[in-house]
Amino acid sequence: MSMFCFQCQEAAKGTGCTIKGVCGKSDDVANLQDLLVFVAKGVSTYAMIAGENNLSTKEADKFVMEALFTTITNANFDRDAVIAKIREGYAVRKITRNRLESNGVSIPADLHSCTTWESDSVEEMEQKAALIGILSIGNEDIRSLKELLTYGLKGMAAYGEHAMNLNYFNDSIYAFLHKGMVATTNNDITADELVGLVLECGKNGVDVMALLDKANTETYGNPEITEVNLGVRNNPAILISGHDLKDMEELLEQTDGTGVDVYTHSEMLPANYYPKFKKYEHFIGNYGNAWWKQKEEFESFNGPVLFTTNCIVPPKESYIDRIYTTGSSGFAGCTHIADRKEGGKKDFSAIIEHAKRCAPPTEIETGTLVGGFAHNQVMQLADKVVDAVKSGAIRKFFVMAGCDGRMKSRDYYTEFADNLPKDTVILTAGCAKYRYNKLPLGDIGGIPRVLDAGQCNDSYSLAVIALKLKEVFELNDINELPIAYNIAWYEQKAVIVLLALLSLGVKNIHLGPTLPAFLSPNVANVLVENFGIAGIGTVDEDMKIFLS
Ligand code: SF4
Ligand code: SF3
Repeated sequence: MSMFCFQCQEAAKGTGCTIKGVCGKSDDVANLQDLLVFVAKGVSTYAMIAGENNLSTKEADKFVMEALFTTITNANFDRDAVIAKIREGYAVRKITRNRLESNGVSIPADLHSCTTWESDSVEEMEQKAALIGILSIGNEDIRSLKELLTYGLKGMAAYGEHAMNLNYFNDSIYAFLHKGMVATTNNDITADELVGLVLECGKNGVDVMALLDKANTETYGNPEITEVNLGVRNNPAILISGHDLKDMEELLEQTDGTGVDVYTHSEMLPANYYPKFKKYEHFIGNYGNAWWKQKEEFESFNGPVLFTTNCIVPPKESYIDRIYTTGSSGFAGCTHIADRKEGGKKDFSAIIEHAKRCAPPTEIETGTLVGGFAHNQVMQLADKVVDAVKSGAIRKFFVMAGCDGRMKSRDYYTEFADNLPKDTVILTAGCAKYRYNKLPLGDIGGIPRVLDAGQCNDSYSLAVIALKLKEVFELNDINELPIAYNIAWYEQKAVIVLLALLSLGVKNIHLGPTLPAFLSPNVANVLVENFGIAGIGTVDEDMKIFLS
């Protein structure tokens, strides 16, 4: 075994990747990512003490979010970038510790070794990484709970980072981030204490998604019903992927008037729904499907592709020179666009110049796709929706949010959507939608049968809609609503979405296509017994369960 990682749905053999990631992550990058998380825990330890003493944790908040985001599945495969981030961690740790000392705060003598371990030698980093990986936690249930918490924190970090890029901050979210990280270094922590922290993580998940929702909507307007073009124009173009709307904004600004068009890819599709982006005449629409189809689609796009976050599939030689990364994403051999300096903007001139040398995209689809059903838009249709439920025109809603992935078993979701009775409506968010958003599912009295709220973080919108319906129908319990949850997961942002739904009291969520490898049998039982979490079966069986 040269590595161990089981953080995503595609973990090898359903237990964990041990030689190389199914995602393409090499063993050395996987191990260095473990070390990066270890160093980030050291930063969080000092930040937690600083927070308790009302001292600034600014550098630590930013660093820990970026470090965790870097380690999310399919975000960063670049060994040098991970090493650079580890070194940055040493520096941020020192700044935070120095702040404690210069303010006369006494620092406990028995802190975890993650607060002090440091080496500039890459060889020593690799040796250390081999000692501090996931399997160094001996007890299976404690390991499971600590990793469940860590993955929830990774999801929180991703959303917190997007909000921070738009200058939206929340100290209590950062305080929990540090507290959660520190808890995973505690050798004496009990399973009950960890379960408590996992639930607290869910509550913070709701808060961070609310913060990001506020950041996105106050900056770019409320998403509105939009017909998104799927075809192409005859201009050179840039394809932008990932989840970061600030990058989207700056790319649109800088391409304006250059003769270079912009298309969204995968999770950037919902950018088409925001009023502030619609004003750009060279913002043409969406190209392609979910992340895992990029090998074919990037080939035919012909122009450069900008990854702002996950999900990168290791690029083919034929187009690797056209791949650009920025923010927490990275891949060795691709051009990385540097972060913006405080108050400044990123410089996208290299990718724009590159686009000008490329052929226009080859058309792979035509027509349109309708989306933009985030909470504000749905609330404007509330009367119509409530009437449809009261009259029985809508029998049930199915929340089918989350992630897509390449496993064949995910065909289940296409079949499930296709087989749903015509008086049901799918509420979706995240790249899971690509399994059914192009099916001709029709509408119910003008309400489309697939309502797309946006990116995975916009699952928050689905919770807001559910809570609003609960109020309108004067129910005591969110679970009395005619809403069923059949969620697909892949990476760690789906973990925080799941924990957030649990913290809102949602029960009986079905999670697929497989349950997480990081849930030990006992921890899985806790989720089953307390929250009614279940896996998926066949479409027919599940349809009976959901409609009964
Ligand atoms: Fe394996 Fe997923 Fe980890 Fe990649 S992220 S190494 S596929 S478990
Ligand atoms: Fe998709 Fe990677 Fe999770 Fe944002 S882009 S939902 S998998």
